[in-house]
Amino acid sequence: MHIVAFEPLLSDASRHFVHHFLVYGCYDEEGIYCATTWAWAPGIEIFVAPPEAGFRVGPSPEAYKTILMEIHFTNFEHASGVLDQSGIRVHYTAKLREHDLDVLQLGDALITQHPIPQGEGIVTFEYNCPMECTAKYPHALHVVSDLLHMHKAGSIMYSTQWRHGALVREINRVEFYQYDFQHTIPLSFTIEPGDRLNTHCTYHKNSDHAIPFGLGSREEMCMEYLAYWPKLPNPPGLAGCGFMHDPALGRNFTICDNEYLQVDGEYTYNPTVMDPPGGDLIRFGVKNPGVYQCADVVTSMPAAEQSNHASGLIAPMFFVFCSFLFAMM
Ligand SMILES: [Cu+2]
Repeated sequence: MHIVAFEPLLSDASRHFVHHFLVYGCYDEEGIYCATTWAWAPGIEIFVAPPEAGFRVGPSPEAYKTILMEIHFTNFEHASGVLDQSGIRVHYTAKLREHDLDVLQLGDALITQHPIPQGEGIVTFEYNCPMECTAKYPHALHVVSDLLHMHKAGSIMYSTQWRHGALVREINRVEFYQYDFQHTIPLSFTIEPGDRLNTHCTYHKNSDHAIPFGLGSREEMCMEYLAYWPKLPNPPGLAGCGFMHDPALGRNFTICDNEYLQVDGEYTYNPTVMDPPGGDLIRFGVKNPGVYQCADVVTSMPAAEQSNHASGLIAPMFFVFCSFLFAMM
């Protein structure tokens, strides 16, 4: 069958505490090998798939076997005795549609960005999904929707599509980002193999303290979720296509197809600043361990897996640990 809509159902009594939902499609019954299919955050309404596509669920290998949902809560006031009954309604059809949908995550999908430095003014981070990644796609991607996601320090966010070094389009832009008013926009355009996709996030700095990246509302994120069809045969999954800082190796990498990207035998760094800057650009390179949930898992990997990791392969378990860790926080 095909899932054709995800509908958020927020409990009025507790919606104030609901930070976001993450809905994963998993390729096993235990909910271990999963990829993001939908995200809800304040402001987002029902997601309805276009009539030609849906998220495939069922016994075939490319279909999800299990749907996993996480709800993250914020409770700054340390309120007690609150019972949350929020959830989602999943709409599906047994009449198969022509295409399978999937979601491509761009930006800092694994939340490993260095903190926003303490200070005045704004700062911009830019990540790219380079042509070397999309060149591996066996077909074009037809994009149907996009969500830009940051937290409360977020100010401006936009994304662009490039082909042969020239701007094709601005994919999405939020000029006055409001955490409480996020929205998924319907889109209709094509990503060709060899295109480059850039995601930009601009934040207000805090004069009292640095702002780490993480799951909390007072931490930050820079993530973009593009829903597209037809589904790639080797979907990039949770890692998406973009940036990861690996503290075990002390370096920033480009991730695509669940691996660190190599060009001419050399690992590529990300971000590479290519678009005209939208603010003060941060240059990377300062190693600052201790704030990365996923990275902690990398550090604690057995030596054998680390060498596997260093050769460019990220064990699927890595992502599993990340998602479990997220679920517990
Ligand atoms: Cu978030």
